Amino acid sequence: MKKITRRDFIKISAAGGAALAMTDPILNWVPSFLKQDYTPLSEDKAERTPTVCEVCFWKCAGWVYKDKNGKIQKIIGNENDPHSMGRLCPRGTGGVGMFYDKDRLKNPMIRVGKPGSQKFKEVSWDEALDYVAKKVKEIGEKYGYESMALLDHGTTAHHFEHLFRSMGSENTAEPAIAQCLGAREAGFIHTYGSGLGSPEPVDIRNAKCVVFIGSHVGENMHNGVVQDVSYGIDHGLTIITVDPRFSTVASKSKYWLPIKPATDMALLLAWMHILIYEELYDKEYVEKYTYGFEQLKAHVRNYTPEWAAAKTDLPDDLIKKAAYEMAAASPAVAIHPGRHVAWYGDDTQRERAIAILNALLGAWGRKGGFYFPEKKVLPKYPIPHYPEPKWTWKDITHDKYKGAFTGVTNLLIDASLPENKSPYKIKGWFVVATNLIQSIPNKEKTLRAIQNLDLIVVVDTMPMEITGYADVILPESTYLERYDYLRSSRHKVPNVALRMPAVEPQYNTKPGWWIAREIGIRLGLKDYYPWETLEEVLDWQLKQVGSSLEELKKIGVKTFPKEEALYLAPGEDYEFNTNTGKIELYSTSLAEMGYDPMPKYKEHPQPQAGYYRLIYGRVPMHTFGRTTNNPNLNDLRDENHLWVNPKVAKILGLENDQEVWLKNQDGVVSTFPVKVRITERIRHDSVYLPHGFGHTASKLSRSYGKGGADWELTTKVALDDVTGGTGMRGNFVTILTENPHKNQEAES
Ligand SMILES: Nc1nc2c(c(=O)[nH]1)N[C@H]1C(S)=C(S)[C@@H](COP(=O)(O)OP(=O)(O)OC[C@H]3O[C@@H](n4cnc5c(=O)[nH]c(N)nc54)[C@H](O)[C@@H]3O)O[C@H]1N2
Ligand SMILES: Nc1nc2c(c(=O)[nH]1)N[C@H]1C(S)=C(S)[C@@H](COP(=O)(O)OP(=O)(O)OC[C@H]3O[C@@H](n4cnc5c(=O)[nH]c(N)nc54)[C@H](O)[C@@H]3O)O[C@H]1N2
Ligand code: SF4
Ligand SMILES: [Mo]
Repeated sequence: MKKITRRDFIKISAAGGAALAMTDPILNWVPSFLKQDYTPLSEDKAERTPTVCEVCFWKCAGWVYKDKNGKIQKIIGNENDPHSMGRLCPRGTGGVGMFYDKDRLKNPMIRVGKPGSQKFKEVSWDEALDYVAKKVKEIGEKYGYESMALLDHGTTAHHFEHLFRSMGSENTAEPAIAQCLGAREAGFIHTYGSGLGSPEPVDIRNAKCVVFIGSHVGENMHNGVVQDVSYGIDHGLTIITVDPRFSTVASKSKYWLPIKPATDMALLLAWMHILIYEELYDKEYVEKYTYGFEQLKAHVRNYTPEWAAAKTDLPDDLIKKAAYEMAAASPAVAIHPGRHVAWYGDDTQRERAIAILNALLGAWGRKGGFYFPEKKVLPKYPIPHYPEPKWTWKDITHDKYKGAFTGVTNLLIDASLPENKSPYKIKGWFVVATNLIQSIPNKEKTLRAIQNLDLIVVVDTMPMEITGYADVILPESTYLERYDYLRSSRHKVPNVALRMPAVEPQYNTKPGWWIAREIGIRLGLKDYYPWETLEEVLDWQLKQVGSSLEELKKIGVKTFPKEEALYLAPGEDYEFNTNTGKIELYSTSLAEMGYDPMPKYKEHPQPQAGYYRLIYGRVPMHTFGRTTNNPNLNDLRDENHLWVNPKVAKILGLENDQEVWLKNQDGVVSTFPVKVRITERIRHDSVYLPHGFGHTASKLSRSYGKGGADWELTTKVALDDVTGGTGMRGNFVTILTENPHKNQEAES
């Protein structure tokens, strides 16, 4: 087979790209590899099938083009998709590398030897599935099916969630909540009575001013946001960025606030102080829609800009100027809530502060602030009621983390540890499309939990770190080879999008829906699977809303009229889903649970001399560690760099591209070296490492051992007191210039 290079998919300076550059401001600020070839292949040469991208979780709809020989030629955006607006990000364009990657998992495997031996034998699907079903039954009969936990991510998760609910377990959780956006959702729920979901309903296109707090758009390549911000840049949008690092979006900002890490709450409280005490808030809006203004006013009295300046290491006049800018734009202004917000352990409260500020600015339900999204509800295919579990994740969570609204990954892991003496014990895991070794802090703890399990099944596409710890590995087909449930997320325009197989499954892989169903049937759960193929389910669902699978195969995305208004009408009476029916500046629901009803400033530890805070983020061309081995995307970037301030470099005598190792506050040393990048763009008290590199799984032929791994060094965790999510930004590292593994290597 011809080697597919990235150039086949990502045209760096194709004519199409050059033409786009003139009309498309995206190209002016995000790296140039976004210049893709958008021209479809001519119809006689190509067949196209609709897809929904799975390279990250933004879920853009696109078209997969194949040539006459059935080879995938390219993937481009679906022009009718209100979500991707007809374009894919470079990762989506390079997604076909997931399909062509020779390192893929190819056959079902069962571990031979003792747990952790990392030795496997290839088996048939029947053998693997029979084995899994037998083991699950044993656990179910001995401990109850509640003792099975599902840790998952992505579209495939839905198939396994259905399996788990059918067998009587609600113990499911995603690192994409507790380690990502859980605290944000909680913060907004306790203010507005509803969370934000994905995509975040921030009306960037109509905004006059947007504030990004640690949200590094442009590196965080969430497609819709990048396009909206690009549009904004071209249409006079004022951007304010708060980040200890001069991020891509900071470079496009009117004000960059290089905040001392972990002090954001001081800034947010001072902004409230300014808006309230300088009477810059939206008085009418606050009067009509909010609850607890007087309490908030008294609460923030002493949180002055001068006080915040000392805490945040920001000049007080910069703090003020930013607040005036926001107030001037009100209500067409939004403080973006961010996405990965599990930082310091008071994350729900920090997000509450963001939610409150947006209310003071009158931004919620307003054009240019936050719009009311709507989703096309697809009826559920009729199945019997799920059995009622005897206990659920709530029983192991809510005594301490009362604000958790779904299973918390790290708490399910805790419930799997040998020292768990509670009656609620987890004895088996399904790990579906999540690489827990990289995504959950404190790897040593995760491994201790794994060693205490009776069963761990991993469903993945690649031989990632987590697959090495599996008892059974079930290789899933990539998103280009399978059907999944329809995408129907909340949006400005309600819509549904179809993913269907563009090509036959490669190797001996199977779609997730098939794997889950086969296990279900083996567990005697046939009643929950009254269909043979997922196509039947999709067709039935689509027919309930006046469409069909046949129609969606042709158009890929179908939009529906919006039934509710996008914004509040002037003077409209509106009841929020909170105890008081108002936007709660003072949260009665948090108060009821014993939490601070209004956010307070708390000091977080700062690094000792010789140590630097380890902060992490994204690179535009990769999604975590899931794409660093992708042949197309690896070609664009195969390693990360450690960002180091010149002052630090001088003290340590570092040079650009010098290889260093990192040791954290708990003595954990990185396995592989990382190259130094000396730059003024990072504060002197921190170092920066994009996440997803430094793979230790040796079967990843391109990414093994390449770059530094933040995830090895995040051993200290501050749990968010409301949701139990893992704040991971309180880890400090010192830089080693000598190879700390030299002696070990010599010995081995
Ligand atoms: N240290 C550190 N930890 C973090 C973060 C960080 O930045 N630093 N980020 C946090 C955030 S924001 C999040 S959302 C989580 C994400 O963490 P995860 O949920 O673990 O996400 P990924 O790292 O993308 O891992 C996805 C896994 O799914 C596999 N996979 C990819 N496609 C498919 C498929 O179609 N089917 C199946 N079955 N498997 C597939 C990949 O091979 C990979 O093993 O991590 C969190 N943890
Ligand atoms: N290319 C690409 N894009 C992605 C992803 C990907 O893997 N690759 N993953 C997606 C996912 S799942 C998520 S959740 C999002 C995450 O993306 P975002 O929500 O945008 O960002 P975070 O990872 O929270 O934050 C990273 C930024 O926070 C800054 N930062 C660190 N400490 C502090 C602090 O104390 N205060 C402030 N104000 N800033 C700080 C860092 O310097 C960095 O610029 O990205 C999404 N987009
Ligand atoms: S943002 Fe990029 S990687 Fe994510 S779904 Fe869209 S095209 Fe795919
Ligand atoms: Mo995330």
